[in-house]
Amino acid sequence: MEKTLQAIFDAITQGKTAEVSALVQQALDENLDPKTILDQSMVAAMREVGDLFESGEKFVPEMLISAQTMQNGLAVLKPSLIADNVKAVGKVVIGTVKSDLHDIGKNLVGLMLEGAGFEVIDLGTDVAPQQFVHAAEENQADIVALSALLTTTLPNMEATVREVEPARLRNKVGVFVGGAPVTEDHAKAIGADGYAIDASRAVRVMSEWLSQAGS
Ligand code: B1M
Repeated sequence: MEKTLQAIFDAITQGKTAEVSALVQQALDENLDPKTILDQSMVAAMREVGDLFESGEKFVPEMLISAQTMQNGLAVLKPSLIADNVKAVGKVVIGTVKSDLHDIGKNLVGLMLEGAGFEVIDLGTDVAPQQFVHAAEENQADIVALSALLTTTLPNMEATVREVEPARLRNKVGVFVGGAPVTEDHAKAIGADGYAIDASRAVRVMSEWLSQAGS
């Protein structure tokens, strides 16, 4: 791996919260592609942290510090991921479902959507089904996007899809789901309008759905 990418990867896995911002800036100064920095060093590092947690080599406090390091790095990368002067193409209410506190993936999806010109209303984590409905109606959203990272919170994702159903029928609101334990089959089974495995594809499937809904 390229030297600076490796340094960012190490900073995130080792939880060097203070060092990561300068390293991400250095990678940008070296003209490395922002998407490469994100995928090959930052997202890969979080995957590694998860693997080490699973094998008992890392614990929750260390995961938390790595997550904070990732967020610090993302703050530096954000402007490069978002193009200037893009016209709003749709409104998305996004959040992590009830009882789930993981927000890095959800933040990335929000960031990419903003980059593609969507207006994003981020409800944060641990969001109850009714909060999604309320925000969608209040903001006249086109799409509700749900993120879940735990197998134990998948039922809350399904409950949210059910809760949004009347608003979907009334206002043509699309419901999209994603997150590590979510699959295409699961998305279909719970009645979502779409699923995406990662943030870039989330933008693509939502844009496609919107253009079909509008035509
Ligand atoms: Co947690 N955690 N965690 N954790 N954590 C996982 C998810 C886990 C897989 C780790 C493991 O065991 N290998 C495991 C879940 C196992 C399972 O259910 N199958 C786990 C566990 C068990 C737990 C706790 C229960 C641990 C405990 O307390 N004993 C606990 C639960 C807390 C809670 O939520 N109630 C917990 C806590 C935490 C921290 C708070 C310490 C921290 C989160 C901090 C934060 O988010 N601010 C944390 C972290 C960091 C992780 C790992 C290591 C990394 C997650 C991450 O940020 N990935 C994770 C292991 C892993 O994922 N390999 C793990 C990077 C991110 C970019 O990817 O979120 O998948 P991801 O998002 C992707 C796609 O999934 C997709 O696009 C994103 C970008 O491309 N996507 C969407 C996501 N949402 C989408 C929505 C869409 C579309 C696409 O809408 C349409």
